[in-house]
Amino acid sequence: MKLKALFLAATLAAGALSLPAHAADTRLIRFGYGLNQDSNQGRAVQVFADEVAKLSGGKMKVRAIGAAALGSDIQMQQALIGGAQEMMVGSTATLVGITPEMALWDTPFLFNSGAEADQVLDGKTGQQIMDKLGDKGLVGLVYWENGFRNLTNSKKPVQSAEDFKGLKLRVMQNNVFLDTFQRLGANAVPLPFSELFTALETKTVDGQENPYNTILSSKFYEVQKYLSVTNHVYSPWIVTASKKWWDGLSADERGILMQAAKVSRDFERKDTRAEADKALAQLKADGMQVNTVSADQVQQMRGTIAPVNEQIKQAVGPELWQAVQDQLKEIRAKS
Ligand code: TK8
Repeated sequence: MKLKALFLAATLAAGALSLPAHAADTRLIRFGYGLNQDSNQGRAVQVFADEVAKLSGGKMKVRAIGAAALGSDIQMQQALIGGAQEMMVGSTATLVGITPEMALWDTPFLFNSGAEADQVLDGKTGQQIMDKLGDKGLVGLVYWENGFRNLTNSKKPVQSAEDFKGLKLRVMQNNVFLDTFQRLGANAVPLPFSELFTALETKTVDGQENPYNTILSSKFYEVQKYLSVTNHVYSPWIVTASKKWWDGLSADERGILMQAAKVSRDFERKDTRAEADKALAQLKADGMQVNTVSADQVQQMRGTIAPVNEQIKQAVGPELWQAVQDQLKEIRAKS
């Protein structure tokens, strides 16, 4: 009996060493994301997966796992740092606890357009901030567009800065967002995105803020009546890899991932912008009542939350803050 067991163990060990070549050679990449498969995020992850397969001749295989099945943004970040998961895409806002400089992207009303965001994120400062992830066990590859965020809730149309008062709003797990909405008088509750639909459905919170694309793909229109166009902040997503894992890849493999990431980025921004244009009409058709917050009231909001800028400047350091202000000035002078 004992001998038989030993023999079995030896056979199994030998078998493990002589796995078929194709299985042993294939690199499996678990790529997690928070939104549904049928979303701008899901579509772009698929483009990344296809591109990696193509460029590697099938030797690298991306397994795309959406709908936060691998956990919230923060849980996945920890899995990447520990080496238990290879890649993910999520909000830069959820990385602020790890890399405080990411808070720069949470500055309310920082960018006026997607084109401005692209230039800053893909430019020197965007890269500098991305590189800071290296000390924390993560590798940043590219920024994708999440988009301009707008407010939804189940209570009332938000027309003015005053209307935020008393609303129980879910915010991302990040002090800038918490502080911004508290200053506006809302009762801000930090929650992971993966718990948001249920929190809205059970009325644990009255509202939330996200781009049109996400309000649509996450079906928030089923549990939210009012959509108020505030465009209060542009939100990027960032594609990251586990540094532990990345450091063990060949230069060729890293090159393939980088190239595929850029292809996915270009696809994602186009796809997201095209969808955003149509999503608002779709949300109306799905029964949402939409109002635009007037320029005057937006100005009022900006005034109320202005102290948040000083806080961000402190957190990211005055050099990075100034670098972005200078670049934006330059971009705006040219346009
Ligand atoms: C998805 C999130 C989402 C973000 C949020 O995992 O949490 O509201 O906008 O895109 O990262």
